[in-house]
Order: sequence, then structure tokens, then C-alpha cells
Amino acid sequence: MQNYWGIQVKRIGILIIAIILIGGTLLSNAQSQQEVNVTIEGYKFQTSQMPLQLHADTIIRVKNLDNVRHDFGSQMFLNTLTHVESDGVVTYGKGVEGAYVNSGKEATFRLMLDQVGRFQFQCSIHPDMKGEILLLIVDAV
Ligand SMILES: [Cu+2]
Repeated sequence: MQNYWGIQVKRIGILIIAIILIGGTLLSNAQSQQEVNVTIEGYKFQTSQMPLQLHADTIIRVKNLDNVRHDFGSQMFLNTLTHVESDGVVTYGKGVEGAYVNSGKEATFRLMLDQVGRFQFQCSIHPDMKGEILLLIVDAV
């Protein structure tokens, strides 16, 4: 009996910790993470983004729906610490030029933008493929 209650208490404890962790993650994501979604289809970039703020964690997700490999490259990564994940390979640092995005795969770039402007990106394999991300001044709520 004592053993039984011991296990129950342990389970409730773990449950409470899990709820706190999940709640904390949701809360911090809502507060500080902003996303840009880029879809590649038919040799074109399609960008959808919310208004971006300076100095906030920004995640750019690039999804390649074509059946050829593409590349997502931008000057915006050059002077900024950027965390890149593509096909299970992680790169982190300054001076990242971009990443290949294989057919049907997704690449993510995490960085913090500290300059307002238009950030152009392109595919180095197909030079006609270009797009841009806008960071205009938005009043903080
Ligand atoms: Cu391409």
C-alpha cells in the first residue's frame, strides 16, 4: 500500500513538472518567437510572414515541394549568429551563406535580426529564383 501511494505521488509530481514545462515553452514561444514560412514550388519562393520585430528570435522555415534540390541563401546571415538545420545537419555561426534544401525537405534558420530593411534571398542553383523578407519598424505592444 505504501509502495502504491509512493508511485502515485511520483506520477503526479512528474505530471505537474510536465505541465509546467509545456506551459513555460508555450508562453515563451508566444512572447519571443516569430516565424517566416517560405515554400518553394515550381521554382518559385512563396513567403508568408507576420510583421517582424527587431531583436526577437526569428525562425525562417524553408520547405521545398519541388522534386529537385534548391538552395536558400542570403546576405542577412553573414554578420549574424545563425542556427541552420537542414536534413538533420546543424550548422551554427556567423558567415553562413545559406543551405541546400533537398526535394521534399525543410530547412530552418534561426537568428535575431538587428537591422530594419528588406532581406533578399535567392537560390544559387537557379539564379532566377529570388525573394525577400521584410522587417519594418513595428511598435512593440
Ligand atoms: Cu533552385
